[in-house]
Amino acid sequence: MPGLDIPSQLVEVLRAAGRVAALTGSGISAESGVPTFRDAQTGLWARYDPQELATPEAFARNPRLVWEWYEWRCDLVGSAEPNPGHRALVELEHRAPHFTLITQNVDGLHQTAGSRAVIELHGNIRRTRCSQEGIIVEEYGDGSPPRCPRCGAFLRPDVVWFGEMLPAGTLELASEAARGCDLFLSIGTSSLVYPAAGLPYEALESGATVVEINPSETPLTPRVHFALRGRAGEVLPELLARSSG
Ligand code: BV8
Repeated sequence: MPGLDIPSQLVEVLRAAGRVAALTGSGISAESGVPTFRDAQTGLWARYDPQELATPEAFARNPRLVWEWYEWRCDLVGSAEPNPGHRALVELEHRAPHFTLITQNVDGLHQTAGSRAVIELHGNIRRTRCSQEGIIVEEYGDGSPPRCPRCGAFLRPDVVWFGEMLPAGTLELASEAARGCDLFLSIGTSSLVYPAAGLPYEALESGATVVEINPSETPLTPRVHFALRGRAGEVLPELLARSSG
């Protein structure tokens, strides 16, 4: 896309990078029509704060409300298609000698786009698990929330809520990729939620070139080598195009 300001120095860094890591947030799915985590919730959900609903306490207090919020989001995600930003990361996975995709998103759109190895730090809204046994449950009856066919406990989305630990091993894998890469891309995230938001700083500490792709500033912006002020669906394809060949 003409007019996008991609520094030639960054193009060279991408061309030369042996190990690339990318951390994505809900901003990369915004152009697929999935509201970002901090966008005002639309319609029915306008009065709820996602940070309040995405907690074990909210689920314990009002399982029906939390379950129906996730059903609403699941429907949104179910009708969403990957956008050029997701697809550019699939191409980058093919092109870079080593590429690690780390996502905070729970929408599964990276996998739908064709990304093979995706580290899902916060789980996946398309999976459902027993709230007691922790096992993934494929088939279940009605109910809001439905109950586990094995033990009768409520089922819940297989996502990480605020105050919950990340899935075992995911943060370690992500941290290893951040510390071992030459180039770290932070894409479409407000860089506010930890421990995910700590990953670009680990990359900085390890001497990687860190790039932020976001229409807005974030707490990370002052620390990055390149801040590309634009939408992922435009910037990423342009960055790939400029560094091909
Ligand atoms: C935990 C899944 C430890 C659920 C989510 C320090 C260390 C450790 C923890 C903490 C800490 N300080 C505080 C904590 C607690 C907490 C936290 O970080 N709180 C914040 C609010 C301060 N962290 C946790 O609770 C984590 N757990 O650390 O456990 C522990 C536990 C027990 C005992 C001891 C220790 C778990 C956090 C995970 C929560 N789950 N999601 C669900 O989705 O329902 S978080 C959710 O919000 C997202 O997954 C994402 O991670 C996060 C932020 O969202 P973003 O993706 O960044 O999206 P956002 O809307 O914020 O921003 C969108 C961005 O995109 C914007 O910047 C916008 O400008 C940009 N954008 C818009 N359009 C575009 C675009 N960019 C590009 N292109 C576009 N077109």
